[in-house]
Amino acid sequence: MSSPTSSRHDAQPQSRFTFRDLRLLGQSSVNSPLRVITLIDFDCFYAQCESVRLGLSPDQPLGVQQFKHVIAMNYAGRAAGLKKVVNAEEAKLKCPSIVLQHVPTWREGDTTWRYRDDALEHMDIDKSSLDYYRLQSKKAMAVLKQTLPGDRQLIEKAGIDETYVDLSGPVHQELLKRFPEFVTEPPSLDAHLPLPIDPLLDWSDTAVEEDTSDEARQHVDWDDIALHIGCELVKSIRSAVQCELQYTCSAGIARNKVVAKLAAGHNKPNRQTVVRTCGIEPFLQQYKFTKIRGLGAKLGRQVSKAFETELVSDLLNVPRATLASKIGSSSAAWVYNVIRGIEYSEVTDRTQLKSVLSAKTFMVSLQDISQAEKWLYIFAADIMGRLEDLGGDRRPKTVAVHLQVNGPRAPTRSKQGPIPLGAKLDTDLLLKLSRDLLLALEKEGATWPLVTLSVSVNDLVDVERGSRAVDSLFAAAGKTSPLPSSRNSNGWSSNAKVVDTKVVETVKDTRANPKKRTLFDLGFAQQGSRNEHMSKKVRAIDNLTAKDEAKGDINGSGSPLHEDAPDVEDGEGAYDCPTCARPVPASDVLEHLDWHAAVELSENG
Ligand code: TTP
Ligand code: CA
Ligand code: CA
Repeated sequence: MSSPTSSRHDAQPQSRFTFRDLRLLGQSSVNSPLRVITLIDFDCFYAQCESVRLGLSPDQPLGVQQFKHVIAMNYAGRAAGLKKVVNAEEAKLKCPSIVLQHVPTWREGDTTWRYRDDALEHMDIDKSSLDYYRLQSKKAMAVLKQTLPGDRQLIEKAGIDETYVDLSGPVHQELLKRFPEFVTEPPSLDAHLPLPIDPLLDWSDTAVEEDTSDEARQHVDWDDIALHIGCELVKSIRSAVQCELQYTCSAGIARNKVVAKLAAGHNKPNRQTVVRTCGIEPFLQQYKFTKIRGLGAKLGRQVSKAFETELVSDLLNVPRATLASKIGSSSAAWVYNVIRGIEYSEVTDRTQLKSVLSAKTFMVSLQDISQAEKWLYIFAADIMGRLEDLGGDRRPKTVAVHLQVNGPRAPTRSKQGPIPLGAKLDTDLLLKLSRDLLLALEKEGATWPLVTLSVSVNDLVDVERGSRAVDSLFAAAGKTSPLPSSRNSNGWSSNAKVVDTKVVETVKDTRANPKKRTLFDLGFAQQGSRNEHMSKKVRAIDNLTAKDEAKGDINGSGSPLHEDAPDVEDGEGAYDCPTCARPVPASDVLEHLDWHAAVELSENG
């Protein structure tokens, strides 16, 4: 950009924007029409992590395997005709030169997660660990924070490999630097800004989505200048990440989160896309509305059923009142606006996570407490790692153990107890508390053999607001203790009083609680006739962690990240299942594939 503004505030022609809009930009207000938001998303994230770790060229096809499935495919693999999520055997068949790297796993009886060559043969005793990818994600976040100017950074981690940044503050600062006349007191906040004169915007690093009519193209206003500065900032962040960590990412830059998210995926890999305000409507019209963040799940299905279409362009013709008559007025107001690119959700720098769950469904049932406590240890270490990822500023108030004895369709028995406020929260404490809860459950009902076991920590609160005790800060998750099996039982029984009178017990029937879907529910719901095959013998692999992180809920609570969008879920589209060729939503891919694995195991005895 080269040129100054017109010399006087009252010079003609005027901008569409006022000094108030500019001030609101400086305050990162959602109401500023000059807002600049970006979503930065890593390209084929786990696959890149592995390529870089193994020192391979990005041109070498590589897939990241989780048991029988490839859950991340690099772009060389995709160029060879492979999808992002495929069956591992199929990947090898179609692309014999592909490197398939298995994710690291926790293994029953082992103290840490590791890369193992024999994970596939140990589906029954391994649980995938995403710690390495979380670590890479953390490193990238540190680079982002170093690169982003300004002391008031508004950053929201929206998934293991994607982050929203509200660039409004840094863009405002830069605007004032480049156009110092704005620093002077305006005649009135309602006065219109002078129009930038002949600003030659060089977008060459960025793909531009705009209204292609000449009039719109030539009419450059301050929103374009702001977005352009935003693009420069995003470019510098992406370059720093690539330079320091060798990872490429794509990004979307736009006026709000919804459009930024779609734009980030618009020109993958390694490319950023800006949607000029004049380009929002034509940009959105290319998409099905079910791709819009918040319209991917229930609400989207409701709308598409009501109007028998999935196209934004069709829905634009529906009057607001008609929309309201079908889906209620508050949802209608949100939908009506969002398909026009009007959306106001904030970039929140704090996760609203309420709980963290670590779970495993066993192919061979657990027989007793000594076997189970090896898993309780793994769950405790896994949960601590994930709590630490939150920056140590969220602390759970309670811990619960959940178990299912008679298969994944049977009722769940749970027991919950408090995490003592003054106690240092670490792997040992979580292990001790969950072991005591399991012992209490054991006393109260048939517990062995056990098919599924999970531990959740719940009621996460901000450490600052609530219960910070001097010594209650988190212990480093990496500093884990030896396995419980190496201790004698006395070490644990002395702490049995932790399960005190506040213990809450629940018995949940998963059939009566459709929201709490288990790994199996999806498969059964879709293929109920094969139900009987799954009865006693079937034990399936379970990895809630991978799926929950992938869908953008970084810690697996299943709680929505934003209250403003009614139905937030991963905005990316459905995959065709490599086994049955059905379309499966991104967030359900792992369960669906695992369901096939479980069926296969049961049928092969
Ligand atoms: P995505 O961002 O959806 O995909 P990606 O980064 O692999 O590829 P793209 O270049 O298209 O962005 O997911 C991020 C990571 O989450 C992915 O690398 C692996 C993991 N993941 C799963 O574990 N299961 C899934 O079903 C999906 C979609 C992703
Ligand atoms: Ca990605
Ligand atoms: Ca992503």
